[in-house]
Amino acid sequence: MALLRILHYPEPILARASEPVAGVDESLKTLAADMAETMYAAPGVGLAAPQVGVSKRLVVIDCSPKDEAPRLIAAVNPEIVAREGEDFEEEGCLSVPGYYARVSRSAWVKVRFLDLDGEEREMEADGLLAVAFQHEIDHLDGILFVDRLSALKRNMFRKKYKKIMDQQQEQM
Ligand code: GNR
Ligand code: NI
Repeated sequence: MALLRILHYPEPILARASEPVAGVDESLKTLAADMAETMYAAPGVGLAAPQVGVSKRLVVIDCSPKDEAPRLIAAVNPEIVAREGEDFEEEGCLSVPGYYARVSRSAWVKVRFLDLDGEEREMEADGLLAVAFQHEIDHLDGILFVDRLSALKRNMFRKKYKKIMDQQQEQM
């Protein structure tokens, strides 16, 4: 098990589409386990491989409440095959530290993916889990939640993020 370094915006790999996984092997399982450990340590409710510098279509998600047993989902080559409704919830991203904003998402999604045994799975999700699937699959397409803001809000983000980064520099 190993903690991985999480890359931050504007790292170029975060803006690139990731490669489909050809087959589930031991190295992919190790990567998924390390990503899960990194996600829990952060803490976060999801993590996509490009956030740790690996341009492959693999995500891990755990949206279970803190007072309940963990429910880890590792999804290989995940795809949204159906969606309904609209939700507008505040999001954050481990690759965009310190910034939060409401983003429009589908309220319900059906997701198809391979699990770590290489078996095809389908899962329906609403609430935070639906948001997390959409947020993580966006990462695999090189899209960050701030890319989904209006032009005006995105400009506000750029200014605010610059300040956040400058403050971090001063603290170092
Ligand atoms: O930890 C995370 N929380 C979160 C909250 C609302 C919407 C999306 C997320 S995902 C984020 C972790 C992350 O950056 N995954 O890519
Ligand atoms: Ni993210």
